[in-house]
Amino acid sequence: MKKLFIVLLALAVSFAFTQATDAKKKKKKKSKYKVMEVTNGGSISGKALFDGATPPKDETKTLTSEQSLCGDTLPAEKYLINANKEIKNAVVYLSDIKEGKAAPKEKALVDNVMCAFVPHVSVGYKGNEVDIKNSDPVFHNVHSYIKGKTTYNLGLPDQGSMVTKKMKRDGIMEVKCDSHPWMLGYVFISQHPYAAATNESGDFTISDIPAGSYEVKAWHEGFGEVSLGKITVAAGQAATATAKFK
Ligand SMILES: [Cu+2]
Repeated sequence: MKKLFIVLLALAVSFAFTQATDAKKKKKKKSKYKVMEVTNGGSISGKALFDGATPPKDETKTLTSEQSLCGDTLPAEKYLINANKEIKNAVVYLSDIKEGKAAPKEKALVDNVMCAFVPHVSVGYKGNEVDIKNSDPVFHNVHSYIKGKTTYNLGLPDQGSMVTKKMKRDGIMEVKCDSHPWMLGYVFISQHPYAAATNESGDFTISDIPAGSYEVKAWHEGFGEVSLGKITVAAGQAATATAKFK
């Protein structure tokens, strides 16, 4: 009886151990993006559109300080949708690309201009630097988060103050100001260069994509995330896709 117990115990321990190592292996599986040379790549371009009857109106933020510099109210810039229902500041990206070109080396920028973050939404690349700057003659405290966890918390006391930081993690970085509760901006930090923010006409272009089939997604601060489906890119060819939000 005792022997049987020991055998069973040994089995249970070995089972638990295998489970634990399996879990570790699974965790490790989140594959890193691999840089390779892309020749004769294809592109995906298109628009972000509001796919409903009446697009939401942008919100208005009421200032609780700095009115003499920045006025009583500011546009939230959350819903920048023109008469053709074209949406600005959506970020379209390839969600499952494993290898491709290197990310451009340009720094990202988060500037404080007239009590708002400029640009309101931008795309940055993991591993690159971001300049966080104050163009206002008032104190701003830039506090950023990815998934609710602080990435930077910086006091920028003077006009012209600037701090340069590395973007170590990918994800949607929310940028707030601890001094001015109405201030909000975003840097979409991508692990790879295949991500683009839409312009005033809702346009985006993602280029130099190695031929293949890719899952394309789009994120917007007000609408959340949508899938554009699997898009096939042929070598040297231009594919199109539409991000529909509602
Ligand atoms: Cu501020």
